[in-house]
Amino acid sequence: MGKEEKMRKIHSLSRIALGAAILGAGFMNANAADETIRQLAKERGRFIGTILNSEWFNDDIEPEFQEIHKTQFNVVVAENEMKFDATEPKEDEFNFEKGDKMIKYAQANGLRVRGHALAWHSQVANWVNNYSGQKEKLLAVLKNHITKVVSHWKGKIAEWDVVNEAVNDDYNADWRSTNSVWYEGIGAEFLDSAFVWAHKADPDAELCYNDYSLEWGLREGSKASFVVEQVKRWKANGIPITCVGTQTHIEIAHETTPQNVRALAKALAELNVTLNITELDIGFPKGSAGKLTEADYAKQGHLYRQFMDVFLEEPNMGEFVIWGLTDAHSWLDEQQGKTEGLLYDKQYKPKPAYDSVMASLKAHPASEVKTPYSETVLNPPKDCGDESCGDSIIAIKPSAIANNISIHIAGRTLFITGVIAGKNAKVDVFDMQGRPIFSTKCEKGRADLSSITEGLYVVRVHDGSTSIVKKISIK
Ligand code: 9MR
Repeated sequence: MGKEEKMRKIHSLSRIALGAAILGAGFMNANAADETIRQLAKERGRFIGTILNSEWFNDDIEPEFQEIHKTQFNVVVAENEMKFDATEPKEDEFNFEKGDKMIKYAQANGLRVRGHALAWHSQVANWVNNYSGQKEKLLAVLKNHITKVVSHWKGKIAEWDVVNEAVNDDYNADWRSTNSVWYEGIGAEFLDSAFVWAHKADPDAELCYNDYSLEWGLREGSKASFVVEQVKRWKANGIPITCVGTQTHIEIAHETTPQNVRALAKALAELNVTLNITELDIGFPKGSAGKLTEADYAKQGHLYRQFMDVFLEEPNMGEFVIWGLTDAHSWLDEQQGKTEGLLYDKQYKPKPAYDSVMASLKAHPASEVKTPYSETVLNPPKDCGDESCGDSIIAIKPSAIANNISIHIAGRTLFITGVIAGKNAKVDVFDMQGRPIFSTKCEKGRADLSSITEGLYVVRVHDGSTSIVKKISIK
């Protein structure tokens, strides 16, 4: 099938499915219009997202992809476009074009950006191998790369995978000592230096060590135990690591992995380090394609739900990133003996896994979920460049009384009276620059604003047809 024909076919299938996706996903009743993963994640001070597949960067993806992506998620990662070979294809000649495209998209849609990945043995540009074994030169190359890439996106990339997959796959985990131009030429100090250089280039960015198979638990000799030991050493030596990423590419049979991730989060909490799920997919064996039953999809949903439960319950977890959005575009089919590991099927229809993620979010009310992030991280000032910031910044034109509706605040409770009060209206709180800070529902004429810090705000209460905007002071 030619590319155009393939696109046409997917479009016609997915046009119907997109409606179902959005309707099925959030519009359970008229007032649930905002019940996207994105909205529930934001209310909980967490970031949930997926990669932008390489096809997105090449304008070779169905329009449904971006529509769902920006509606449903609030963090984004480039599948390949911020890696070494993409950003420095020739020595000291940088190419930021595709990465910039994603940053623009993220800023226009209020998405947090994870940067992936600075020091990794894979997807290194070929020219680096000319310096194999030359320690001083390789240190200079890596320093230059990290400094220029992180500086280019300073303040725009919230978090970097500074070192990726540096641990080997042996039973007794240790550093990956073969097939790594960095380790073989420099030794383990490349890791420490990478964090120091990244921190110097952007002191506000979160800096992660990221790896796979960490979800196999904290047994003696396991990768997870080895990484925890290294984090201890890094913290003791003042190396500026702030987070660990567990990639978590698993299979449907890996039932114990969510609880292993919980144990890892707890071990890292003791070291004051955040744990993020950075590349989750839960694949079925490829041979099962076309034979999967409702029970199989339910089982996949159950595993997604367990991961989301762990994520929301552990206070030092901040990001939950799935390595793909739709089964139509996934490295599992292309490079692994696996299939159908994501939240949306090949026609962009949400799978039971999507419902499970939503169910977990709803079962963990915002008041009970802690965030590891500060208010400025959760609601960064908008820098939209030439792009429109969408409609999220409101013009502050208070309308104290409208249609016999009034609102007033007492302590941290907002009281709403009048026609809107009984309607489960939506309550949005903005800062004085009009940036959204918080959203909730008005229930029985009141809304709880206890999670908002002291200050002056603008509150908007609306039910779709009627709205009222007023300045409030939270003390
Ligand atoms: O999804 C990425 C795929 O398109 C690339 O061909 C592959 C090359 O290494 O990398 C994939 O992404 C990997 C990520 O960068 C690091 N963890 C494992 C991911 C899946 O292989």
